[in-house]
Amino acid sequence: RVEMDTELQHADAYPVPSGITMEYGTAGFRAPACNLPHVMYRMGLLAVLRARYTRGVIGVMVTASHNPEEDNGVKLMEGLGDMLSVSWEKHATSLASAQLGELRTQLSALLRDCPGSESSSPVQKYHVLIGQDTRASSKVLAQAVSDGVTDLGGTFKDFGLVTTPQLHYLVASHNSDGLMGEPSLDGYYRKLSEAYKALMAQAKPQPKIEGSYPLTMDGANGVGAPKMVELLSYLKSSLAVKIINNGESGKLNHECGADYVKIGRRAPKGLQMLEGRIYCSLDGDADRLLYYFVDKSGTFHLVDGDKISTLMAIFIQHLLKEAQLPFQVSVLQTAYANGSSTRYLKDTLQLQVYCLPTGVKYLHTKAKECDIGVYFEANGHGTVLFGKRVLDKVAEVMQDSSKPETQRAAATQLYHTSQLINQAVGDALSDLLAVEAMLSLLDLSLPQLYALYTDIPSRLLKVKVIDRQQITTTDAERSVTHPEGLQAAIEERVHHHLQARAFVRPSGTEDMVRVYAESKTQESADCLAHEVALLVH
Ligand code: 16G
Ligand code: ZN
Repeated sequence: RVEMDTELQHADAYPVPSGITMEYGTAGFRAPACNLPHVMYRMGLLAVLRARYTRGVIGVMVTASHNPEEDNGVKLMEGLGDMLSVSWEKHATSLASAQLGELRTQLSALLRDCPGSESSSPVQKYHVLIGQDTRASSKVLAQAVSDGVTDLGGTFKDFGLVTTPQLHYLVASHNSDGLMGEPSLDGYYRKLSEAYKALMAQAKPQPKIEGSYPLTMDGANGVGAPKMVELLSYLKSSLAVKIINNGESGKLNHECGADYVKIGRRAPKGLQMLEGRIYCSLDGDADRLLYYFVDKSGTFHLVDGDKISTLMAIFIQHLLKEAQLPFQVSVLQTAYANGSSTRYLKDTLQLQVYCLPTGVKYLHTKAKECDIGVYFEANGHGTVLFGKRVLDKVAEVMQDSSKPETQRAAATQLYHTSQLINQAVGDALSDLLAVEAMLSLLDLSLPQLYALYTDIPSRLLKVKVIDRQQITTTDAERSVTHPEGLQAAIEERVHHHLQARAFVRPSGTEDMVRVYAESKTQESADCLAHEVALLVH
């Protein structure tokens, strides 16, 4: 029987500050960095326990993504790079604020319940992979995680600076005996760059712009910038990207990055946009990607996650047809997806579209059930998952010399696409390569992609309330179930606007309620959002 006989040597160094409780939310814990050392230590402990249950390595990423530099956070990953199992979020939450005595009790209970813990077989080593973003606080917090790991007898490897998706990849490749690729950063870069080069072998060369680059990438002053530089060194001359906000002087996520661009629908500060060039922004841990450009009149246009998923769906649908493979492409969206995108995907492209609650874990889980599941949140987080059935069939067609060349070539392109797109999680670097390759291969420009459908004007607001948990929703967050009467009141307001819809949902990352409205004109969308916000107040 395994008992809690370990000393928890470092526990005294990580007391729970009074008055602080935290919940393992949509993307783990997030808070001002100074409130996090005890949480990080406890997540190190939890990671070892989870490794006992899953019998694989666990990843612990220290990051607060697009939040301000002063914040930090942590998320766990397991298995084939999936996020921590939802059934373990409650353990994470209760351990996070457990004082020493309580901590021992909780750890003992989890150890006792672990399958196989009765056996007297020698204790395996449990291994944890740790990564961190560029925040000043990340190093010390990663140290706290490793203290937790060693206190429970686990081993760890600290990869230092990595993007969140890179850590997902490392976990996935470790746990799949290298099937997903070599479990190293070199393996990650090789996999992506080889797939990209193979895809681009059939594309027109990138147009040369004298003395400049066609693509400029805003690194949000985060980890994505140096990692893109590394990736480019593997790509050699097959892709040229100018990187701005590379962290050398600016502050993380400050007036730059995907969240700033998305919310303000404007360029990062200091960027002079030119017509004919294209631009993209990552967020602070490089798991979100958005594109944008200006037209002749200098008007800013955003190619958001909805449009990126449209591009990917078109590309894959096209290849499936060429390869004569009868698989279904499904597109998974959240309630924030612009109504125009949903209509375009369903009516024009004739694709299966699902709406799911906000949060990658819901989208990712659903995508795994599909032949091919394309998911992107409007904010730019997303990926494409290829089912095993599809990949087996793709491999068969690729190798079947009795098939026509075009059919085999299309299957080969599908294969490279599945290698290029991170199968563990939305990955800005991998998505960037995929967007570049798909636009080239479809011979589509970014403005042309943008023009496939016109977004319905929308407005997103946040409202501070006393207790956001008072609001509960159903139907993928599109309808309020509590407080009573609120849904009817929202519908009544929606009725006064043309082609409108609106919903409210409690944020999973901030103490706020979010309000979203769409309507025929911007004025009407703004007005509806304000009216609904007043109902929530
Ligand atoms: C987290 C989620 C993101 C979601 C956002 C919503 C992950 C990895 N990230 O950042 O998918 O869009 O939360 O935040 O799941 P909200 O609940 O505050 O609106
Ligand atoms: Zn992020």
